[in-house]
Amino acid sequence: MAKHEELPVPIYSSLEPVYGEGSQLEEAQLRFNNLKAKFEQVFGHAPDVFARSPGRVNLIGEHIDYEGYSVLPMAIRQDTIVAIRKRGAGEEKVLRIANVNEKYSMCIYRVDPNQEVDLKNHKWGHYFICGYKGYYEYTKSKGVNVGEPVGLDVLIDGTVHTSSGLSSSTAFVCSSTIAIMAVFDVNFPKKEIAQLTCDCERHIGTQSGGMDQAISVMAKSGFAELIDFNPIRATDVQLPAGETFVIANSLAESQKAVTAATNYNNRVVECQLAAIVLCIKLGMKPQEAISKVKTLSDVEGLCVSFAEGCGSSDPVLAVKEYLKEEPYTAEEIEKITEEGLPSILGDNPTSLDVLKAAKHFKLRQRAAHVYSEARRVYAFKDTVSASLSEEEKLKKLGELMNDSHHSCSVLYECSCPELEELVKVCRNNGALGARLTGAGWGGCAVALVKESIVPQFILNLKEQFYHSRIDKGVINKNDIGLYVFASKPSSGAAIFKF
Ligand code: NG1
Ligand code: MG
Repeated sequence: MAKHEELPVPIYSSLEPVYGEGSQLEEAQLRFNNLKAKFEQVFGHAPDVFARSPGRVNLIGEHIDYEGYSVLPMAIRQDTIVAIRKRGAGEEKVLRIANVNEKYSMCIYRVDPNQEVDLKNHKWGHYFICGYKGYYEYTKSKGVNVGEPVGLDVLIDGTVHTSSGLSSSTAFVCSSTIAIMAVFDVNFPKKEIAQLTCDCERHIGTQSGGMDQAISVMAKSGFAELIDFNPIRATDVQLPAGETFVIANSLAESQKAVTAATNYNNRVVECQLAAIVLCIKLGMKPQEAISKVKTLSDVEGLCVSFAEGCGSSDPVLAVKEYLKEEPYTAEEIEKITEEGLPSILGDNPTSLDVLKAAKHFKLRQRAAHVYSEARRVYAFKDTVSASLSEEEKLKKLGELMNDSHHSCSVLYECSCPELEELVKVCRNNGALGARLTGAGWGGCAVALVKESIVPQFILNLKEQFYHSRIDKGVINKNDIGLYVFASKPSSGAAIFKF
């Protein structure tokens, strides 16, 4: 039986395989009917094909995928659906991207696979262009002849909350890329699509890792996935029975594409500099470190003297031994690397934006988080399959989640007051563990809760966290179910041809 990730994206002629049965299936049926009707209303033709890809919640392993370390997300039921058709020969050659949500007005783009994404003028439709560029870049690299680019009519329906750390951006990029493949009758093994969508989402300007795309494309209903990188692959993780993960939105928005230079991309740069400095401290020549070392996982691979160096193979100790507590100035780092930061980081223009904005670099704290978080992922996976009682398993998983949150908050500084408050409320109301999920700086928290207390737990969150926000008009009382909900491991990307 071919490995799960070797298979192409499945093509279904009905919704059941993805949306199951009962109310979820009815809701999906409504969405697809609505999407088809809206498509005909906006474009005057029926769509040729549909594609969908889900959002995800990351259970543990935060800000380590771009450092090459494994992470442990699961797909959620919220997704982005794309309806698409090729425009006819007689029609104007253009890309028209519309959205069922009136908030997003139609975006028009040229039929040009080489067009740049205008980073200085962010528009919601740019995520589609990331997928569009990815499709052409990848098919070209594979030598697949896709013929002359033609005009496309596209309608988007996304239910993953934006800027909430649930990967709405990735659900949009993956569903778009797969819809474009489907409309041109092209398909690839899922692991290849996961890699190409990871690469092409970076056109939006964030130097993201591959976690979101891997889980969105390769998720299997009923399982979380241990995602490994280089090469990208997914291993099913059966979560213990009797528990569920509740996702709660802090209502603080984290516009990653907008704040990348001081938040997300800043951390990517700090990790790269920490890795280079560590290798030099461990005896590597500066020029060799600069040319070979990109991520903190490279350090473990390249510096075998790790073990001899500090008497243990645990990089967390090496970090304590060789990186000082105080933040590093650019000058201090350049003294160690004997090279200017712009030339070290120059191959990535968004890194130069980081250098302009950064006052100093917290190398020790960021590296300590990444190495300890990488180990917590494996501890989480081992605990899930350990021969422990349910009680002991859930307790241990909860502790790992709490430690992860503490490390994200204190060492990586990617939390925010609203997330700190929300995590506390979760823990005070019976969550075995609770932590920020996704990039942070806003967005959602995820809490491990015993199945039996979930309804009461959600009620208490409404009382103790959301009510004050409703009183202030931040959210509408009727929408509360959108912001706090229990989630089961859901299925991944799919194509629908009716
Ligand atoms: P969000 O911002 O939650 O979609 C981002 C990155 C991930 C990972 C997490 C932090 C993108 C597309 N995704 O996820 O690769 O680094 O932050 O673990 O930027
Ligand atoms: Mg995202």
